[in-house]
Amino acid sequence: MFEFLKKLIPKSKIAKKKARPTTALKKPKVSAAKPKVSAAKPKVSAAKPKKEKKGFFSFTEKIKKGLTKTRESLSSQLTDLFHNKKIDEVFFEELETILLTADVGFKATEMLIQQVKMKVKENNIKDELKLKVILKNCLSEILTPIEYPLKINGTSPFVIMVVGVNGTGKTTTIGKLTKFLHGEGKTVLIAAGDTYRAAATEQLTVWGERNNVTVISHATADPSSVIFDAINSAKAKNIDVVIADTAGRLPTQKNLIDEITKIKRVISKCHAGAPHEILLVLDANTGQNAITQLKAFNEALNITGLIMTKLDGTAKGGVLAAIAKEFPTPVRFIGVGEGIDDLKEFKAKEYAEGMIE
Ligand SMILES: Nc1nc2c(ncn2[C@@H]2O[C@H](COP(=O)(O)OP(=O)(O)O)[C@@H](O)[C@H]2O)c(=O)[nH]1
Ligand SMILES: [Mg+2]
Repeated sequence: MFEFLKKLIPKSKIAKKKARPTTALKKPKVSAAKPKVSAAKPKVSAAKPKKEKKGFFSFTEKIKKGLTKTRESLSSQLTDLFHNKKIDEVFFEELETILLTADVGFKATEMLIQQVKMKVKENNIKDELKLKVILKNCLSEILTPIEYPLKINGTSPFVIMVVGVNGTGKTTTIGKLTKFLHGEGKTVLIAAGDTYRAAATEQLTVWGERNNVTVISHATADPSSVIFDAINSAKAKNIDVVIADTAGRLPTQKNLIDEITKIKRVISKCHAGAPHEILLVLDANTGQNAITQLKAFNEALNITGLIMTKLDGTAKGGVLAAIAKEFPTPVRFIGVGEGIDDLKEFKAKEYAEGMIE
């Protein structure tokens, strides 16, 4: 496996990725937001290859570990399938069911089956291992268009708004993201924009302490004014990135959705071009419902990037393939645990490798 992985990373890949046009995604809203993000400062991108190379094996292993449940579930089902069947129509029907249970979604499953069928016929494939490789490569191809790492451009401060349903992992992700950005050489300030629960601010303060960064909070203020203050404080202190936490809300709670669009408006008034990134945090356990959440939040806020959390706790890792086909949106990171280092940049090939043995 390592030999295979070594081939994946090298500089050529990174160079190729930089060159990828920003128009690859089909959804107009999302692509419209992209130029801002892709206008990355050479300083950041230049620092990356070195870093990736150094921590490469642990990075890949971590993703594999995070996707263990999905991989084991798929693997045992695929093995059963091969033991009982020759590769015919019935086989493909069962393969379809297996992919759907991993939450790959109808569109992506249909596409995968079509491609695998074609390649099996072309190459007269009869054995399990070869078919798994084909499946893995097809999956990787489906996922590649949504592989867009977060780029912090030269704007200072670069403002990131973190939104999503209650309990998806927003606050935890902010803690991990702060650590990640420190690793990129960025200074960070956190705004405790979830003013509904005192516990939310306490939780964020703990993450602030772990990362040794300031958390701006006000006991009674409304979220817009907390974030407003945080941005002004970051300007005064020359901080690179402000990450704003927000209270969890369902897309169906109209008043709360109105409130978050107001927060976005206030942010844009106090700092031109901000928020530069609106990250939607999705819980992988919600499966296909993640797409419903994505569509609704996108309509209200124009989501610029996704973070899929809790992949370590579910066998539904296929949900990113469903997103790639049904509502392609840049996936910035994946959450593979509760620890500070359990946030990884999304890489299509490694993800596919983590899903299928
Ligand atoms: N296993 C696992 N748990 C996570 C992950 N991300 C967040 N959590 C847990 O999910 C729960 C809710 O997280 P929290 O950040 O409070 O969610 P919020 O309501 O969206 O801010 C907490 O117990 C977190 O530790 C992840 O990637 N993996
Ligand atoms: Mg929270």
